[in-house]
Amino acid sequence: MKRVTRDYIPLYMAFVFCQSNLSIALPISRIRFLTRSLRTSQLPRQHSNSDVFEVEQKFPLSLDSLPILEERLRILGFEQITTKELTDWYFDNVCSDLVQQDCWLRYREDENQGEWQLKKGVRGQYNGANTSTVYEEIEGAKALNAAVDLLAKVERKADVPLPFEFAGFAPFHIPKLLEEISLLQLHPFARILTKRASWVSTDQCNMMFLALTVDLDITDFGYAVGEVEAMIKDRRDVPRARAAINGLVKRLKPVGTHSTIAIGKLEYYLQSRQPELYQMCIERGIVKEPAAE
Ligand code: V4E
Repeated sequence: MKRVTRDYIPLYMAFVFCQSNLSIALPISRIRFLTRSLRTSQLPRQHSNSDVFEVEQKFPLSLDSLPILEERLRILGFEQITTKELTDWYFDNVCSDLVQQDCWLRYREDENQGEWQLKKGVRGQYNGANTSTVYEEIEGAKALNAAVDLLAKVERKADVPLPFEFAGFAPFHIPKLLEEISLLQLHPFARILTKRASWVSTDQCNMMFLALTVDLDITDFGYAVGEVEAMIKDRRDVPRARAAINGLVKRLKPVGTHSTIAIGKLEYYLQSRQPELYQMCIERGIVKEPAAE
């Protein structure tokens, strides 16, 4: 995920860390009222982030083959530019209404800075048959505004009271939401710590890979995965980005491995820690079953 801008962060963080522990069940009309008034008032508006599309393909990464992979990246004209630790908190309401719309709201902590991010599945043709995915990426206040909009669209079946904290997250400092947003009953359903090494192509001769980033991720639960991604502004560039990404993934494929396909960190996490949510994602085609790939 590339930061487009961080201009709004100091102002916004002041709001975000307002502590709020409300867990009351709200009638639909109240939710609607809140979502309407939130859209127009409380959330800081910023215009510097333009929406971008992330085209991405994951590939298998094993710690044993890491040195070979790194060497291959160097030969292809890539250079490691950063290593960092990221903590991602994924949020949804108790009915998983965001995830059901293939929308993933997270708070990403990156070197003492935090930011809301929303990955929004691009409806239709994109994420079905292909091994790469396309998600619209929205950051900061816009991400929360977009989440509010998405939640306003769904009919809530019942008012389900929510516990203050999700079991297992108690020892950590859970990012708190604006009071009004917390009335929408968003809560964390996953927390993932990642050590990430990012590589970019610096080889002007290899124009094909020039706009690509390769991230090598190792999680706190021992899962490692690589991803090749391109950030694009124009949807019409998707096929070109896909072709370049796919070409690179094939060249990075570990020796002796047949598959270039790997599941993401969050899917891996959900499989074992949130099996019901994972199953729902499979059944609704939001994530693909690994065996089916
Ligand atoms: C589960 C999920 C999403 C949330 C996680 O996004 P991901 O790109 O895996 O996280 P990360 O940490 O690598 O983000 P980055 O730093 O690159 O921004 S977004 C989409 N899904 C569902 C999904 C899917 N439909 N298909 C595949 C192959 N993976 C995930």
